[in-house]
Amino acid sequence: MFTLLYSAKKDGCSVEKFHEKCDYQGATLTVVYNRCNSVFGGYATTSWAGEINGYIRDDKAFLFQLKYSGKETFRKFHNTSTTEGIFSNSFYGPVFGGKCGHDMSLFSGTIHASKGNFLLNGAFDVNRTYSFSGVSSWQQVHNGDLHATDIEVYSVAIKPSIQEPIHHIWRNVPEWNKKLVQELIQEVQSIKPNPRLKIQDYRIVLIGPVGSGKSSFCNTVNSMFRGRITQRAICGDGTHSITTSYTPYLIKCNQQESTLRLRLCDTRGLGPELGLDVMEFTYLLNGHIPENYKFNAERPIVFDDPAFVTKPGLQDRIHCVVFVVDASKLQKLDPKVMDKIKIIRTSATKIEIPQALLLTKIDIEDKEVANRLETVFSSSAIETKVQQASDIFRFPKNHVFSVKNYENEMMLEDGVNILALLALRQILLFARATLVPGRLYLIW
Ligand SMILES: Nc1nc2c(ncn2[C@@H]2O[C@H](COP(=O)(O)OP(=O)(O)OP(=O)(O)O)[C@@H](O)[C@H]2O)c(=O)[nH]1
Ligand SMILES: [Mg+2]
Repeated sequence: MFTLLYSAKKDGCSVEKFHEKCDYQGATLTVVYNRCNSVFGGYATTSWAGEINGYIRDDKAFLFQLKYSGKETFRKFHNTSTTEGIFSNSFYGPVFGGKCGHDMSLFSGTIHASKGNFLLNGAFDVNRTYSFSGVSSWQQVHNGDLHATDIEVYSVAIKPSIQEPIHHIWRNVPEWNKKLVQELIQEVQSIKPNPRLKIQDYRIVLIGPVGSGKSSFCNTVNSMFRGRITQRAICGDGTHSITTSYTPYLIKCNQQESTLRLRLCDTRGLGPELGLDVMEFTYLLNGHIPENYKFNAERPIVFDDPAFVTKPGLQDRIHCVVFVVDASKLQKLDPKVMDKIKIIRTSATKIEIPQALLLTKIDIEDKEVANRLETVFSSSAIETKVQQASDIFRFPKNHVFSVKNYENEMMLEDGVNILALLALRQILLFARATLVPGRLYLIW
């Protein structure tokens, strides 16, 4: 299925428009039409992302020829590099090629139409990164005519049947059954801070846009360990965040007096309109914000606020930041919210706090997954979302976890528990790996 994202004729031939319309759209097809009635282009499976400013691996990318001087001429030029396929840069339009050279770079800057044509200012070469079998020069593809009548970019939704065998598994996990649930529960219960650190538990904070499922994740984890559906955190939909305070949850294990050695901290959702919360979240990462502090949208906490924790201890600091993003809204995220997440992520990186990303609402994204959660790791729709989240927020893919929260269920389900436990286990392991005795902790 193809959806037109961008047309130079309609939207204007500029890098700004190209990136605005085409970034983070997953697989795309770029088609160029020229005055000689030749049609050619390129297919990329990874998203364009101007801000990456670098090469992106794309083994399956290819260049193609569809028409030569009006005559149907089908040729496919495959990528020969296993490390680079496309080049994403905010100063350039679509560029196909790697460090060995660019085979097709269409344009940079803005090209104004002259008599309805765009004179491409890019560069064309053969056999750099793509293998031009059957063709010795671009002359045989674009007639040497760089006047494009249009450049179109389509997003490509690939049906699983034509993309990959249906059982293509994009993340290996053990067989899903009750035994796996029990094993994961035991493992999560066993992860605790080193006694020499003298802290009770790992402080994990959930940060993300309004309505992304932060509070629901707290409830999901709590339900799982209580052995029944619980609703400790208030959840719901609203324009403004339902959660208004910094609320830590201690998770009690079913029929035991013990609690998990973690403090799952819920926070106010990030919205586009309030400018200062980035600062507040940076304070929070460093432990300057007390538990149960009620965020005030109009008046963010300041250094001399009586509630401000001036000398936070290791137990007050955040030990792992978990960004929570709704998979079904990933590409519709408000740019201001996206920027806030990136800034908070940068702050956390600066002070070496490990981070992970939870992709919630995968059931909305893929109906097959909603019906049978165990198909999540063979779902190409979810795999694409994980790839997009990793591209947008620059997380390694193994730091991105897809989850489905309890929201409508009356009973616990193994699938929901397994996904939440897989995520929680890694989050705790990330915290444990960084929180080691004798380490010097950076302060922002
Ligand atoms: N279908 C589905 N709905 C979910 C999922 N997670 C959360 N929801 C629903 O999404 C809505 C928002 O969830 P919350 O947990 O309140 O989101 P939040 O991030 O805490 O939101 P704020 O506190 O307002 O920032 C609620 O109606 C939830 O029931 C999920 O995985 N799948
Ligand atoms: Mg909430």
